[in-house]
Amino acid sequence: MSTTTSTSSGPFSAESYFATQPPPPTLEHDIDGVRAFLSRQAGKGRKVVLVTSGGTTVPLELNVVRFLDNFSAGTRGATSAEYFLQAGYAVIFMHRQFSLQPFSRHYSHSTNPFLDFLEIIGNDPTIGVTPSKKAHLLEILSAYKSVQNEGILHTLTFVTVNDYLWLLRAVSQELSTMKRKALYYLAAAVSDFFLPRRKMFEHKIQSGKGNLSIEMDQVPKILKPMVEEWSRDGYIVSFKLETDQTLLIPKARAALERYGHQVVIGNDLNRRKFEVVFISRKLPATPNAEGDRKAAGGEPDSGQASSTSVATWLRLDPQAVEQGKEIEEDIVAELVKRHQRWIEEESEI
Ligand code: PAZ
Repeated sequence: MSTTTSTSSGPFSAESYFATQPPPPTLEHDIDGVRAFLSRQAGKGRKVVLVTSGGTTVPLELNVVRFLDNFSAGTRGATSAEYFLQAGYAVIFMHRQFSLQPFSRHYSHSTNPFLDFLEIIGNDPTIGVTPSKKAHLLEILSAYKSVQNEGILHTLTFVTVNDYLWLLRAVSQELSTMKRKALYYLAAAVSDFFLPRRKMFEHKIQSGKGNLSIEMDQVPKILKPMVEEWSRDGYIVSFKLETDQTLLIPKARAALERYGHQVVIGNDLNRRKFEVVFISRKLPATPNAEGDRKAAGGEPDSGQASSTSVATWLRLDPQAVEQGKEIEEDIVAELVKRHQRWIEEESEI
């Protein structure tokens, strides 16, 4: 069994992708919601961040039984969303269905089941919270309720890479109306390969006919149109995941040079909870620019031979991680500073 036909027209561009792959049925409804959310935030003068989170799937069949998945629990995105909310941003949280979400992530069913926080009290039983867990629960619940009351968190879901691409384009286009007040934080783990609709099996792939070989097409490089067309004034931060440490800086730097956005955050799969590297453009060699670089803790990207980029490492002490410190707090704090400078630069132009 094989689907080894390749596209006669060559690799998909973003344009040919959207011309041939169908939008998810909920797209219009989702975008109406985003539009209403943004108009409320614009009225209050808030900065808005789009956080993408979780992994995308690539279904092999139209009636899906089997699919490929990209690794991501959604921790980075859900945790960062909380810190952006704390920093006063309104957040559009676009995440893989059933991956971690802000606030409820603290009570994930696998690591911290919420039933363990509850107690049955009395003969005419009622429910109470385990005393030792009360303070933490109260803190999380208060933050959650206050975000709900202020209406500053809007949630969207995707499952497949196709859902993700259509949603990302539409949300980015809407968010571009916020100009420099928009921040894009692309932490989702997005498949590099997919099966175009015309190559997908209709029904469950049957075994018994030998090996299965499937040739997938490359997902178009979506950051390019995002930077050049959809979100031209926004501050765009992408993530680069590697498992080979030696590739981290070169690959992150190549992405920055290729797409020309503001920051690539590189992270190694096994070190991502306590170490990330920010790659950003080197500022022109003026005394002020040098001051800015030092203020941001940046070091020239030496050794990795770049005359155009700066690598800034953020590291946490393992002890601090054990005590509950989250690296996303520092990532977000650094980005909030950089985004603010970006907004202020505009008024100097
Ligand atoms: O969701 P998580 O905390 O388990 O993992 C986060 C991450 C490693 C997926 C993210 O930090 C990241 O690198 N996203 C981009 C992945 C990519 O290169 O496509």
